[in-house]
Amino acid sequence: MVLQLIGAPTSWNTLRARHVLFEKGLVDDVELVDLSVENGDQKKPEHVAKNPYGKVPVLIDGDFTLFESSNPSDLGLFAQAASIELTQFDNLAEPFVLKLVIAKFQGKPVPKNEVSSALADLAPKLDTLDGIISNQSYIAGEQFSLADAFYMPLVHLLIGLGFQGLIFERPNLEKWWKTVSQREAWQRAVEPFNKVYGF
Ligand SMILES: N[C@@H](CCC(=O)N[C@@H](CS)C(=O)NCC(=O)O)C(=O)O
Repeated sequence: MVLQLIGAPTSWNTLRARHVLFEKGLVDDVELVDLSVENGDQKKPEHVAKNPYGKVPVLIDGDFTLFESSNPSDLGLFAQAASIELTQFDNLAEPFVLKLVIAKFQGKPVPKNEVSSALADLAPKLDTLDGIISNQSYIAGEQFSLADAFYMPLVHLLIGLGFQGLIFERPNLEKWWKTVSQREAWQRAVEPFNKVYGF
């Protein structure tokens, strides 16, 4: 059965889902369907019928529809721990990245006070994460896991949009990023995304 991933070229949550599907070796089994979030395709009734929040991505496997990119069904308790960690980061990073992305495409800078407040909020969270991974190779231990994949799109955007210091000024995060961003599935997943963003 071919899976359908309904996403958008600019969407980091779509990137996350695509990366994980590629990590699972599901390259030829996935049909990628692009919506334009800029044109509001995700709010149209036919899409809202698939995701009541009117967002992308949506993964469709026959009769089964999944609309939360951080919630693959086979993770059990580990997923909860990883999601909590992710959610603490996402809560701060995603609104900031969204502002940066809008600013980039509209050609208007994000006001300095908003940048400094976001950086001040993110810094202690990243310090904690840097400490966590000082004794292990990956976010959840010695193995690459979905917990790593959850972080990667927003970390990639923060780096690409000029805030690489958030990662590279923290030695363990820098080491982690240099390792995970070399993964073949990531490189393959991120290539079209980089073209859209001009990275
Ligand atoms: N928690 C959801 C969030 C999905 C999400 O926020 N998607 C963004 C694109 S990255 C979107 O659809 N934005 C358009 C909108 O909110 O109308 C997930 O991880 O899948």
